[in-house]
Amino acid sequence: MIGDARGSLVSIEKGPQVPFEIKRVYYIFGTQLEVSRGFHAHKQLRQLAVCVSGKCRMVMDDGTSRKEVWLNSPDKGVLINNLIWREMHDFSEDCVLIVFASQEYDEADYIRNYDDFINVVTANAKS
Ligand code: T46
Repeated sequence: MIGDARGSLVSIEKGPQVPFEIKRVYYIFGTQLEVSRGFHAHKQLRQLAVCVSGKCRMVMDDGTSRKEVWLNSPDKGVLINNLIWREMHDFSEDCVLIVFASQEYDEADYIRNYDDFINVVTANAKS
């Protein structure tokens, strides 16, 4: 983050923090209290997620362990690799979650069933 008397500036570009070419950007806002989102994984897609306003709790599950991160600052991002089950909970009313994605939108890349996700992760581990 770059800051001076005028305010703060965050720059996001390809490099160690974003180890992929950004092909799509989308943002989520107008979220409702106690309404969660996500509940899926991606076969290939990699993403960087940042709450540029407000906050939410990002749960990430690799099929073996779960971790959670509070996205609660515009200078804090989380990299979500492929084959990670993600859930977003506890959105604040002012949340604006911006996501930088490695691929264009493709519904075929989604795994929206948790048992299917575990089967894919298990098959990948064996191969
Ligand atoms: C993710 C989390 C963080 C599109 O048409 N284009 C898009 O680029 C996206 C992202 C979604 N959509 C459509 C697909 C659904 O009909 O918008 C609708 C809502 O998408 P979804 O239910 O997948 O939204 P979330 O908030 O559960 O998940 C989204 C992303 O889909 C997902 O990749 O990692 O945000």
